Amino acid sequence: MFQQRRAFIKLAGMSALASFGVVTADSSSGQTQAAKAGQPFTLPALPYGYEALEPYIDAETMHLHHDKHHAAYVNNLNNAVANYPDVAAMSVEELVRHLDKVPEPIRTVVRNNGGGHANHSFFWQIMHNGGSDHPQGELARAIDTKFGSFSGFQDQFTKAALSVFGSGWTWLSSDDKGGIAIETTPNQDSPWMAGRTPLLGIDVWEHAYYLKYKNVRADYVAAFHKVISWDAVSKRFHNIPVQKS
Ligand code: MN3
Repeated sequence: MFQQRRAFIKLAGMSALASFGVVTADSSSGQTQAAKAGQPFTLPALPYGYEALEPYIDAETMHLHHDKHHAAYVNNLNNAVANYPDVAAMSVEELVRHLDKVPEPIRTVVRNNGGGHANHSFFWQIMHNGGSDHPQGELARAIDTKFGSFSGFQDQFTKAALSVFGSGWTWLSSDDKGGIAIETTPNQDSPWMAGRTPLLGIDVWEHAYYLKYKNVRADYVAAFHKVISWDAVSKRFHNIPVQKS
């Protein structure tokens, strides 16, 4: 199952353990690297095989994207926090939600690389090949209300993804009242940094699609729609604690 909240709790737990030099290897959460002293952040394994999203997203892209790009964000983040034990003890979600708590000398590198780690950890979880191809339950109703229909949402999400100039992301996010919106962010910024919670996100950096789709981002975005795990996305919305005002 795809439960990012649980994954983040595990990451937080591993960070705490790592600060005491405890090496852990939790196969149930798919950790490929044991947490080690000085390396509080770890690259999570993909929740499926590298070829699982074929033919929409190819295995070679998945290898590069996960094993090289995501790994680099994790390594850079670990290097950045090496002399900041208070920051190293935070979960990556806490980091991106509370960049104001990160000391100024490392804030930009944490924003970029902590953002990259959080975004990619999230991204792997909201894709798969199979399962429901449309939103469920409360999210289905919220999408119909906000966008008129599911296809209305798909059109607007695609337009937003094609509108991102250069490297960035497009998201469906929720605020703490359960209000949903499509938004775009540059670089590795995310809705978390603006106090919202991502439900769905597409990485539109060229490294996410260039091997298979070359410069044709539109084909990649169309393919991405085929691998969205709407079960996982709907569950994220369902699990947001809505604050009644
Ligand atoms: Mn990427």
